[in-house]
Amino acid sequence: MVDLHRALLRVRMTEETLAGRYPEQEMRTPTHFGTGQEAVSVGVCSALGEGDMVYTHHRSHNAYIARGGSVYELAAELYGRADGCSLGRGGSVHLTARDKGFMVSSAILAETVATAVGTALAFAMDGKSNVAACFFGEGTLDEGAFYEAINFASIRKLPVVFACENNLYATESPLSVRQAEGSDLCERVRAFKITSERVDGNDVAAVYDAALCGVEQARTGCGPVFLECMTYRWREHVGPMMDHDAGRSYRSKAEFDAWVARDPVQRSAARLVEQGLATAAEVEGWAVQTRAEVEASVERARHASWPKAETLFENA
Ligand SMILES: Cc1ncc(C[n+]2csc(CCOP(=O)(O)OP(=O)(O)O)c2C)c(N)n1
Ligand SMILES: [Mg+2]
Repeated sequence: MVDLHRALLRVRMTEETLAGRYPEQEMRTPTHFGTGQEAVSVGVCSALGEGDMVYTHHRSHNAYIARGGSVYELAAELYGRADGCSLGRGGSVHLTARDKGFMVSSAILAETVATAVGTALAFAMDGKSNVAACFFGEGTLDEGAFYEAINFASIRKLPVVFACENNLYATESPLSVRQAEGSDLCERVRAFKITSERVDGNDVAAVYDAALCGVEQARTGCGPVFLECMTYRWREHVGPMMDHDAGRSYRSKAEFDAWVARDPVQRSAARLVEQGLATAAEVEGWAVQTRAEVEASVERARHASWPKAETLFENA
C-alpha cells in the first residue's frame, strides 16, 4: 500500500508540476494531462512484472511514469531537448521507455490496442510468459479497430490486459451522445468472450487487485482481460487549464466537484493513516519530498541541450 501510494504521488506531482509550468510557453507540444486518473496507471502497472510491455494513448504521462519512466526524460521530451525519451522530437503523445517495459504512446485512438495485441501474439509465438497491457480512454470503444483487435486477442487467447480509463468524456462529448442509451462497455466486450470487470478507477487498491487477477489470467494462457476503470479527468481535454476557469460548461461544476472529492491520492493517503500503515506526517513528508524531486528534474530538463540540427534526419 505504501509503494502504491508513493507511485501515485510520483505521477500526481509530475503532472501537476508540468501543468504548472506549461503556461510559460516553453513546452511546445500539445499535452493531455492525466491529473485525477493516476490510480488506473499505478494500479495496473504495479501488477505487471519485468518483461511485460505497456502501451498507452494520448493521455500518456501517467502510464509512462507508473511504469518507471524517468521524470527528467519526460520533461526533456516536452521541452524538445535531446535528452527527451524520444530525443525531443516526439512530444507528449509519443513517449517511449522500452528498457523499462513501456513501448510507446500514440494519439491515434485504438492504434496501440492493435499493437499491444501484436506484442501479445509475439510473446505467445515465442513461448514467453510475458503480458502486454494497454491503456486507452473509453473513446477508443467508438473505433472499429478496437473490435478487430480484441476479437483476434480473444480467438487466440492472447496474454493482454485491456485497461480502459473511462473518464466519461471524449474531448467534450459525454458518453450519452456517443453510445445508445443503456450501453454497458463491459457487456459489449463480453460479447467477444473476454473477461470484463468494472472497477473503481479512483481506488488504487481496487485497480491493483483487479489487475493482479487479470494479469495472472492473461499470463497463464486463459485469455485477455478487459478492465473498465471508472475515473475522471480534472484538467481540460488538452492543455493545463481547468475547464471552469476557461469558461467551458460541457461538464457541470457539481459533477467535477464530486469527482475531485474522490481524489485517488487523498483516498490512498487517508487509508494508509486509517490502517496504521503510515502516520499523517510520513504521508505529508513523502509528498513534499516527491514534489521537490520532480521539480528539480523538470528544472534540469528545461536547461538541457537542444538536439543538434545535423541530427534532424536521423531516426526517420
Ligand atoms: C482515430 C482517431 N480519431 C479521432 C481522434 C481525435 N481525438 C483525439 S483525443 C479524442 C478523444 C479521446 O477520448 P477518450 O478515448 O475517451 O480519451 P480521453 O481523452 O478521455 O482520455 C479524439 C476523438 C484521434 N486521435 N484518433
Ligand atoms: Mg474519455
